[in-house]
Amino acid sequence: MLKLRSNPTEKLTAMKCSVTISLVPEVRGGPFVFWDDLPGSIKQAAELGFDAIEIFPPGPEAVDVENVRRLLKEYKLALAAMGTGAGWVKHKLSLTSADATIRERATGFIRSIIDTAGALGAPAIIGSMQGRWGEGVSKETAVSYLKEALNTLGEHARKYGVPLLYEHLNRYETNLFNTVADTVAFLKTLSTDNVKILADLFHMNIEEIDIADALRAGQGHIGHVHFVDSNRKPAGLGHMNYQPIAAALREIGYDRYLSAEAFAYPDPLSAAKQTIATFRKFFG
Ligand code: LER
Ligand code: MN
Repeated sequence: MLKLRSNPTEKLTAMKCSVTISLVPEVRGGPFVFWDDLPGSIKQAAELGFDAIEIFPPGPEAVDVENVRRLLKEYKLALAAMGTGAGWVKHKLSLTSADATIRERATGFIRSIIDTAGALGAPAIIGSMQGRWGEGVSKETAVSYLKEALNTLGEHARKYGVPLLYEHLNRYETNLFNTVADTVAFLKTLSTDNVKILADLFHMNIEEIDIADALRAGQGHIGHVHFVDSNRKPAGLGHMNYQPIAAALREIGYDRYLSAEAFAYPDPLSAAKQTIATFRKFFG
């Protein structure tokens, strides 16, 4: 017999759970679950039941594509995404710098991560590399620099059959775009349709009136979610209300990753276990 769903607007989707691995010593203490040891972290992620991993590398040279491909195959995991933030953390590169040479180097760094992640079937993330306006760059000029870079890099990512992920951040990390609605409006001004939103629940908890409503407003634009609690601890250790978030994501047909970008609190293994338990409770 045909079983009717209680809410006819809800679509049947399977969201997947991913976990971050940082290979960047400069960000130690930051919001990443596993640290330093890529093969060991991949093994633990697989044993705990994750579907994928997200890598935060110091640069493209730190990722041996063939070795990572072999490890992912061995442990039946996917690569969900790869971060580019080391370009800012290590080299102070920014897509909206007043200095054209720095902007060019920033674009080159991101392109090299797109190539590395793309070879493994995954998108790259632009977060802190977006920079901010001020210090000699007007908001209008910064937005035009960002637009140009996203158009070029978004089309570059298409060669690998993956989107480019643009992550709007909270007001303490960027003054460019802070909400899903503003980001959707900005993405609509691009010439490429291959840039998708990374919705980080930590940033959204600071900026949005209602996280679930904001996710609904992002329908068709959301390509990745950073899964974390209100205090940036692993999901379930803060005051985030996941039930309406899960309902909104199901409603918009989101079927990609919820990737744990959270503090390794109280330690990486406990943080990973906490994440997968909360994922299964609300999203599984
Ligand atoms: C990166 O994914 C992020 O969320 C930023 O807060 C890092 O600065
Ligand atoms: Mn994030």
